[in-house]
Amino acid sequence: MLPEHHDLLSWVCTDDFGTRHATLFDPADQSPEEAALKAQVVIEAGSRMILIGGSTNTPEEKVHSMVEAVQEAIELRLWATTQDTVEDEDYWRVPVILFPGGAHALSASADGILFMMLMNSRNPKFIVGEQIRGATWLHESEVEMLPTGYIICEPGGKVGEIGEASLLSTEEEIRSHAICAKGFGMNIFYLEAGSGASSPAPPELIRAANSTENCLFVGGGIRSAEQAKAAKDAGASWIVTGTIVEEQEDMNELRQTLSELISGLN
Ligand code: 1GP
Repeated sequence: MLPEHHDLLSWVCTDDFGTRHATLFDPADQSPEEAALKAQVVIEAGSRMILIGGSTNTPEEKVHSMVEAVQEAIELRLWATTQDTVEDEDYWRVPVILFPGGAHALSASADGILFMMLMNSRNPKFIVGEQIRGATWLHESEVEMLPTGYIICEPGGKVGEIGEASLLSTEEEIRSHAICAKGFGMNIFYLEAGSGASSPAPPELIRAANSTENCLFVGGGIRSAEQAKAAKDAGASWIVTGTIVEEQEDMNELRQTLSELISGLN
C-alpha cells in the first residue's frame, strides 16, 4: 500500500523518519497466509516496509500469491482504521516491495521493486542480464522501479553463492562500489551480509557504504537492538531483517522481539 502524498522513491529515500526497519519474507520459506499474518504483526511492531523475495529460484506464482496475500491483509487493516477515529490511517500505508532473485520472481501487485544491480557478481546475468529480461514487463506493469546498487560482503551466505559474488571485505572496496552506484544514478545502495549471517556487516563497512550518503539499506545477520543501533549509528537508512521473523511461530513473541529490535533505531 503506497504512502499517501508521496512518490515511492522519495518516501523510501527521505531522512524525515530517521532509520527505519523493513521485513523480508522469502516465498521459498513460508506460505502466503503465514506471511500475511506475520506482516500485520511486524507492522504493529514498527516495521515500515515489506520486502518479498529471495535468492532461490522461486516461481513467479509463489511470489505473486505472497504479494497479493500481504497486500490484502494490509488493505484490510487500513480499512479498519477508517472505521476507528483513534488509529492513524497512515500507519498502515506500508509498501510491499519486490526484492527479486531474478526476472522469474515478479508480481504486478507489488508497489515497487528494488531494481538491483548485483555489482560484485562475476556473472553478467546478475549485473544486468536478469534486469534486461524483466525490464519491459516491469515497465508495462507499472511496478515502480527503485534503482539500487546491491553488494554482498563477507560472509555472504547463500545469496553470495547463488549470485556468484566476489565477496567484499574492505572499506576501500565498499566505498568505491558506493561511489560507482552513485555515478550510475542509483538512489539506493544496499549492503548485504547474507541472510542468516552469523554476524552483521561491521560498522566500518557500513560507514564506507554510506560515504556517498545515498539511501543505504543494510541487511543480513541483524538480530538484536544493539546490532540495529550500531547499523543506524554507522549511517543505515533502512535495516532489513528476515530470519528472526521467519523463525518465530508465536505472534506475541514475534511482536515483542521485533519491537525490541526496532527500539534500537529510536
Ligand atoms: C536481507 O539478507 C537480509 O538483506 C536478511 O537477513 O535473514 O539474516 O535477517 P537475515
